[in-house]
Amino acid sequence: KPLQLNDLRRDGVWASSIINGLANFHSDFHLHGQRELSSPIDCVSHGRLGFANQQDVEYAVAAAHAAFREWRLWPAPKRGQVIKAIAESVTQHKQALARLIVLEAGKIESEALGEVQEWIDLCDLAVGQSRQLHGLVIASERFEHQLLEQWHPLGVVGVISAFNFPVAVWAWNAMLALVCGNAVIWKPSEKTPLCAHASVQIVLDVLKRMDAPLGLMQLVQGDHQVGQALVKNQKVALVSATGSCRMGQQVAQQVAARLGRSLLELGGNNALILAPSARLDMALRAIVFAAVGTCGQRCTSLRRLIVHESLLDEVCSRLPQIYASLKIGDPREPDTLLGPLIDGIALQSMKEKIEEAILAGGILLSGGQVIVGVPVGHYVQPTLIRMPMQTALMYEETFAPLLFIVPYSNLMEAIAINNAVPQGLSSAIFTQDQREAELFMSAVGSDCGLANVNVGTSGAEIGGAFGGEKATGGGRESGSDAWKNYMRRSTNTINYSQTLPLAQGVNFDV
Ligand code: UN1
Repeated sequence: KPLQLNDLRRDGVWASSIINGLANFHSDFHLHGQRELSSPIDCVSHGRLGFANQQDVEYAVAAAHAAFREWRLWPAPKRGQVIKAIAESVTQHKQALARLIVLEAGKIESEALGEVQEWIDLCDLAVGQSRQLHGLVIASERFEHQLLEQWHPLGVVGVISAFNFPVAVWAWNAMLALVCGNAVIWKPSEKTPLCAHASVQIVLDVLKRMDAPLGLMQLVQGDHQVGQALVKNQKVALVSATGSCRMGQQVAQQVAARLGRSLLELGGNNALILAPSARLDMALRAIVFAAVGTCGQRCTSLRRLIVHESLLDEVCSRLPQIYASLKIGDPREPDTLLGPLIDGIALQSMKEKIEEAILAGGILLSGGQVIVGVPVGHYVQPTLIRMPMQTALMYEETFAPLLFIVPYSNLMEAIAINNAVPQGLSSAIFTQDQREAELFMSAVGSDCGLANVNVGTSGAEIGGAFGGEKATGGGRESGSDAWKNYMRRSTNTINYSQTLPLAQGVNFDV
């Protein structure tokens, strides 16, 4: 039985019929691998998820490819109309879908609503883009010749996404991929299968209503083996993967081995520089949202705070006060700001990192404890640690509300600290000094894909290209010209003369 979004309105309850329906989605999924499903809010098991197998993936790729062959013939603005209808449907289901994100990912409602809003915003962008899939006309060196560049649909786009944005990151990829004339196969995180199921259901309903090929949106549920099957499939023209650097390294190598394309959005290890002229009240709010929002589980979450030595004492006394006032607990309660971590593994790595930091000379300013009093679920105190300097343990991303503070004395030193880690996703500076802001954004400044001024590291708008450098994988998704990732470029040389001159003046008389 397909999942009905109305079912989701029953607060906190995942009816087992929904879960059974999930296992039967696309009806011929074999239950060869299984996973217990539970909400991080209470860790109570609500059913089991059936995994797709190799054959299911092949079947889904073939069905997607068949749909793509038809879809690429639709004029792009007509494809845009389908995306417009998807946006309307998502808007109608916004509350219900956000509720499901709260249940499955443990986000607070406002952030879950924001995530659904990102899907709607991306639809807007894709609808406009549908009339702007433009190429170039280039001057030819030859008499009565012309050079053109056209952009064509790519084929089947595989999307592998993470638990922390169970809807938005897929939506960025899927809406642009669709409007560009592709079919999509989605392998969501096995931790958030219901969000994926509901999102796909919304899309399928619209495709059906608008007589678009139903095979355009395929869902394959399961663990990394399902992802692997997708990654290795020659027919998947582009694999867009979001997740850890380790996962991205594997995906990149396997896709490269078959000379396919990949688009990677991997780990971040984001820093914020707090300069002497910063407006401190504003900066502190930005720091807290970036470090503890989504329980520190965004790829853009703030991990490292680089504070000018003149502000260090004040920051180290004010931030713990704010941290102590944050309400931690059930994300369904309206005043909660921090929900649970996704699972016990996340909690364990946070604990280990805190111990390691204290052994390395870190001073615990706030937090450090698992929450007792919240009965079940992996609830933690957001944690602040002051480090004497940036040490090796800060080079790795810990996906938790754990913030390290280090001091600096001049801006170039702060920029060097920002750039010293392997990842290069997001970065920020708080300053009122124009020169400092410009330097931070310049070629000798932050080496990250996102470099913000008086704005925290997380919470990017969809209009800009989103992604990062170095170990973050180099991909750009969402706005700006990211649509080009989902298309292939055809360069056309046209001769409208009566002769056949060769380029570079070559003579080849026959
Ligand atoms: C992610 O965590 O994978 O900029 C994406 C942000 C969000 C997207 C985060 N708009 O924080």
